Amino acid sequence: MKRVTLPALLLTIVSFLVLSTVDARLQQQSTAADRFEVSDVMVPMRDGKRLHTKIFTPRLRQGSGEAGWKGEPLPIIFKRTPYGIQGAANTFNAYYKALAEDGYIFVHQDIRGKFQSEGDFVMQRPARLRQGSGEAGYVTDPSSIDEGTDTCDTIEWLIKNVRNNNGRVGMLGVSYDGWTTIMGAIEPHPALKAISPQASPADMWLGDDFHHNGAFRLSYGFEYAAMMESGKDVQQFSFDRYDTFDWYLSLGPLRNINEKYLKGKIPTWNDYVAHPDYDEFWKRQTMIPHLTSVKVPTLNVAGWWDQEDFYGPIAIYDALEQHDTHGINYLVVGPWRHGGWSGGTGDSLGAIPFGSNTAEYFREKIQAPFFAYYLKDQGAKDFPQAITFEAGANEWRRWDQWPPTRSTETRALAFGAREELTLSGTGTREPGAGPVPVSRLPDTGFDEYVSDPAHPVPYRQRPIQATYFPGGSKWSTWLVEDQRFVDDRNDVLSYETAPLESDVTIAGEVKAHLFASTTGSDADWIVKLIDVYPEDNPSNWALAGYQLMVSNEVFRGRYRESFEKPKPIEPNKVLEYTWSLHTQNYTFKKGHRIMVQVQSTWFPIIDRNPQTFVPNIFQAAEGDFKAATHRVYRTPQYPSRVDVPVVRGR
Ligand code: PG9
Repeated sequence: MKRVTLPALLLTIVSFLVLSTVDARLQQQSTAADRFEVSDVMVPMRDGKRLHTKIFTPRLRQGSGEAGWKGEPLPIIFKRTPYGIQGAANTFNAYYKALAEDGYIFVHQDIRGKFQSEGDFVMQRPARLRQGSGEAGYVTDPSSIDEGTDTCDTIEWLIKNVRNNNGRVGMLGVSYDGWTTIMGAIEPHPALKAISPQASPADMWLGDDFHHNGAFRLSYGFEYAAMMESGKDVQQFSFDRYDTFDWYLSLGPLRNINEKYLKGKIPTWNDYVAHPDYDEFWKRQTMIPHLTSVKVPTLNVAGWWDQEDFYGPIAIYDALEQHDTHGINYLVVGPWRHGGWSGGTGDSLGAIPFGSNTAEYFREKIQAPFFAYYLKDQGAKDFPQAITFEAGANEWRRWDQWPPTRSTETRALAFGAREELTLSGTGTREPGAGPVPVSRLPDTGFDEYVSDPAHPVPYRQRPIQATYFPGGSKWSTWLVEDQRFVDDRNDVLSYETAPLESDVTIAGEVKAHLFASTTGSDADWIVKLIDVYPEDNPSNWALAGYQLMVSNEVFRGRYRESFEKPKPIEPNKVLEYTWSLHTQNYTFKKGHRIMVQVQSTWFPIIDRNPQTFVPNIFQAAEGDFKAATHRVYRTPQYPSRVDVPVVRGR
């Protein structure tokens, strides 16, 4: 037998790794370098800081019949990001593929304070103050800067310095890059002619990454702040547990984060602690009050199962829509996770198939034509007000209004005894479906459970890897996970209809109305609307009995009367809680059942409510966390329900 010495083996492994890396790099470089001339520049801003910018100009193709740029002036597609622009070339194979085929100059920029750009990074830097709302140019301090001025200064530089540009600029980007897009359009440079803010957060306290209705998004809020503010680059927090559920639970109260780990060094964490309620800090950060006119044609993009920013894109669309006198504000919502439209085919999400390549459809049939029309005068203005993918039916729908209130009627999914759920106007559930938990007998007009902060309900199946765990994390698809994993919990209530006799399609806003009490003085309420597949599902056995979450949201009880001034809940008093589970367009197919689940913990995506009122949960002590009994009522006087917008005549 031939013996392989250790040095020889090492040499072979190292040369294989080196060669394959070089080979991969060459392949990547040859595609981008083959098609574009790339230049790195530092673009000066009005306050003297310089931002690192990469410009990709298509190479000239002179041969007859050869596709590519023939020398005509081209528009610029511009993206601004805090995540680094080194990998910019990768976007040409997916996100930008259809655009690149149409011909644009592409520009990527590191925002202020990140990677190679100068200046300071401020998480979601608020728009600079104005004297009169909606009047661009009325700034209190003309030398002030924000993401909008950085965008304007860069566009001014680009149209003057990038050769062969046609004087028109479009902006786009997902999430933070979507947010920089909309922030760049508040006081837009006149050359900015089209934007597509995609999954942009709009309000970090009401509904996006950091809180939902005041409930703190612990795992995301902590991991993201640490990732972005530990250095100029991005750095993952290093957990000593694979299953971060254990890590967060053994952490104890939130004040231990600074005491044990961050030591006051992460500004965004300190802001969470200093601003637990909806105060001026959060109100200054949201751009919604600045959206008082549609200055640039806008293609808003969202994903139904976006685990980070679904509230934002819809809120931005809604705000702009109030002022859309020229009909240039559009909405697209597909069956996607956060940013799922920017790569891949979009034919499925987790276990759920959609029957077609929805992400490719978006990039080729919606995004590319939108920019071609507004930046190149190509194609027709055939953009519906809203285009949504109706999962369940698996069809794209075009709407002249969103939400389409003229085409829908509100119907109640009413909670009943024996875990029944009844869709108003369709008759009742067949009796005798499954065992009834002892705690719900005899019928009292309510169902109850003990919510114990020491044993919270996991929000997704454990092990819960860190959000961006390099070894792979199920974070991005958690919203489509099978909800049967909480079946055996006594602290989750499930109400279910009989199998549907015909399809039920919803389009528009889903709303929870809960009549509930607690023995404590604060409580969280989480309501989930679920599509239950039939047990007999021969076309796809992987989905037999599957419980797919269609809509969901949390509400923190202390904010029942005011987001600004939290109040204790009076123990044992039945109170009404009403909140939005957001918009949806979905078909529950004939033979499926509709389920609603209610629970009070969703850990660690939502921090644990102590269930004893304390002024600031970030300062709560271990002893404040107490188990409490929660009751959900379902009587004519207290009709807990979920209201759904059912499409008429379908
Ligand atoms: N959801 C991310 C984010 C955006 C803006 C602020 C904070 C987080 C993102 O994916 O960029």
